[in-house]
Amino acid sequence: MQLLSSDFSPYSTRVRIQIRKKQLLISIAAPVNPALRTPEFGDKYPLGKIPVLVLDDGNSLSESWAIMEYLEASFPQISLRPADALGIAHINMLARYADLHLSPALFPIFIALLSSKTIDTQQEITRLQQELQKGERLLTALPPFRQRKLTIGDIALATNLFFAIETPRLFGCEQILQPYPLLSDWWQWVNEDAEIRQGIAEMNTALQGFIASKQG
Ligand SMILES: N[C@@H](CCC(=O)N[C@@H](CS)C(=O)NCC(=O)O)C(=O)O
Repeated sequence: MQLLSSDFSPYSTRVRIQIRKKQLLISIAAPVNPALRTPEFGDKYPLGKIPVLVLDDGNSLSESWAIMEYLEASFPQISLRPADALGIAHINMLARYADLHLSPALFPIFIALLSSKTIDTQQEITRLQQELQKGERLLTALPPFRQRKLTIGDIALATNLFFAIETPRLFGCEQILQPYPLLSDWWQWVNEDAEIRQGIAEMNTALQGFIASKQG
């Protein structure tokens, strides 16, 4: 199997973290031939985005959460998923919060960074803060994270939260997590994990490289 991935992509990074934590023999490569954002890539991988998991029979899977669930079901030896229905619902809530609540609020700020498009920074930061407040409430409602094992739900949220912390910094908002004590503590907790730290370091190097290329 091969994972088509980029260090700049939070969706790819969550799968790389999972692969390393599960100690899977899956090669990791950038999409080169065909390259991302070419018609050929869309023809070969219908959703046209990374990550893509290319299976040994040549078929492929898209959508990071679908890939992560597939890897959990296929390789349960080192499990990053609870066994009970309630625990599974909780990790789905974390992943869906990351993808359907937090990330859409981050998107305009991230696009402004990529394209130098002008945005109403204060308005977009306020929207992001509202979603972070939601995350704070979600963690309050869920069982205490320090009393359970790290899951793919945590991994999925961690990579997106990295960009929710770092992107506002570039628009002058230094400590966006500060008003949210539980989310801040959760961020510290996930950063105690070596593979999460590695994934975050890779995204950070890619982000700093991008910023340097814009300035240079
Ligand atoms: N919902 C998708 C999102 C994947 C996604 O947005 N990937 C980005 C990189 S972070 C991408 O491939 N962008 C290329 C494009 O939009 O053309 C997932 O979870 O895998």
